[in-house]
Amino acid sequence: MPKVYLLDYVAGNVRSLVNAIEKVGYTVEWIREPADVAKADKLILPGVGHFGHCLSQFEQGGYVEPIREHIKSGKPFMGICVGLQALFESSEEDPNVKGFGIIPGQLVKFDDSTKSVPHIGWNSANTSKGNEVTRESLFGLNPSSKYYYVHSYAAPYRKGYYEADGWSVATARYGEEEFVGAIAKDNIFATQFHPEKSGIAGLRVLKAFLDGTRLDTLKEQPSLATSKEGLTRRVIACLDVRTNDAGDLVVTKGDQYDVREKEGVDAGGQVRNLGKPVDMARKYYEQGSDEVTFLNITSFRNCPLADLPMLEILRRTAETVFVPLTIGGGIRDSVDTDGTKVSALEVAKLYFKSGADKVSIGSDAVTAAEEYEAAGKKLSGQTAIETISNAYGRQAVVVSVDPKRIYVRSPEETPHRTIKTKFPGPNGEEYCWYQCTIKGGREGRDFDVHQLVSAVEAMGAGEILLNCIDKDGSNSGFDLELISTVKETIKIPVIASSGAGNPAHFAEVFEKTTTDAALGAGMFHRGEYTVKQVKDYLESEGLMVRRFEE
Ligand code: 1PR
Repeated sequence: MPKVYLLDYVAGNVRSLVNAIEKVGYTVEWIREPADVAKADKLILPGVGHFGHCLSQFEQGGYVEPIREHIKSGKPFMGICVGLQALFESSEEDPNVKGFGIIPGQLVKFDDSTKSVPHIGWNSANTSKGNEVTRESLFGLNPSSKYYYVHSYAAPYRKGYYEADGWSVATARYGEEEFVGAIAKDNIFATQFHPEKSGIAGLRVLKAFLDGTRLDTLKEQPSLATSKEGLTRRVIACLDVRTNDAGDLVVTKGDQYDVREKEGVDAGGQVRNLGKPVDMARKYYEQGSDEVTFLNITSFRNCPLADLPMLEILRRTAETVFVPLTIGGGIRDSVDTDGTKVSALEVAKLYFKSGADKVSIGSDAVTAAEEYEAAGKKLSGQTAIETISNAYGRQAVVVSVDPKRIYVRSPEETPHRTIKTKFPGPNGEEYCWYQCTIKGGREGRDFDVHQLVSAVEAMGAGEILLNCIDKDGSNSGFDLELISTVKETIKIPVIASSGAGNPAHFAEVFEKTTTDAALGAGMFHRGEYTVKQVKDYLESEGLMVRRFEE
């Protein structure tokens, strides 16, 4: 099989990129030292995390000159995400660090006054300009396809600016901001999105680069109507995973977090078994799920860390599922079976190396947030959120919140921030606050959801997975009041979770709140609806979704 060279400096999830490259018929050779760069015919520069950190690593590793030489020699070069950003002169993210300066201009942070930042989700890379419909595909890009982006800084698009210098540009729009989604000139091609995480559409782009197919004729006529908007409505399938009583890892699902059967043949307290994690993840990918989340809900530690069964599940899932994968459960400082201390950062690293794009932190985030408040909102630099976010970037850290309603008669009854609810409590109470819980809802804390989300945003979390114990498994729709109040508090994206029972519940949460994504579990696992049915319904309601491409 033909080869492509990949720079082995990256901390992030390169396994998915390797899987994607192999999927389109190439093998990967690693560049482990600067001298290896000269051996490369085709070179890919993946990049994750912080611009300054990434560029300093190239600099310290002695890669800058060899990469420049490669590009100058006219051999094919592709940059991905921070690999694209590295080609520019500089970035607001770290003005003291210089980029390669091959593309003119500076990357700037998205304006977060009207939208969530980071920009996470599926957006365009549109080569059509204005009303002019292009029939040509640049490196397999299709104006009607959607690609997976995750970043806070971008190169603003100015009509004609890059083109005057000979660049071809594909753009995306986030709110009012139009930015560079992909850019190409001669032997250089770079994407701000992750092709390895963009399903079939992304694999097509990787293949076109590797095959050297710069320009092709579009097979389908692109629709301009769908290509000009911003992010699609993100629909996520979530798999709660744990060992059952026979010792097998199964997908399970609780009602208000209770996962044991209460009726039927398995009644008598067996863990509800809804299927095999890898097979189910693949099924949801094929139904068009925009991401797949695994939550290891018992996050057991009775085997050596490196053998954790979840690592194997991730590795196998990442071979066939080319959308972002999140893993949660047990991301915290821990002690291995042989007594060795393992930091949360090392635990996360194992998951990233096995194919995870994001880790999700539950109980540990609550404890860390409580300590942050108690210390007068001072960052310690030592928490799981901070260490992982500093090393892998904010976008790689999700905080999973498990709140439950505590009803009160009036806001004066509690120091916590209350809301007036349309759904009064058991004794007619018209107010409630949302209490944070840990250990899968088993322990309630004297800490509310606002305190938690504000603290973890300050600590470097990139996204909130907002569950709701009262709604979990209820099929009665999302807790819109909870979602709205959390969205008012923070700028980072929120994934609404708990309570989805049918496609209309997804439409409702997107129409009545500003949630950035919505997640379902039980309704998919029980086979009541497919992800595709949810997306078809959203589309019929005029909400833009990513269509699954064959
Ligand atoms: O505390 O960092 O080890 O993480 C543990 C993780 O496991 C947390 O993310 C926590 O939410 C999750 N978890 C722990 N116990 C349970 C349980 O169910 N007994 N599951 C649990 C949480 C909630 C959602 C669920 C939605 C949608 N599950 O993931 O998928 O509520 O369900 P629905 O659509 O069927 O209503 P740590």
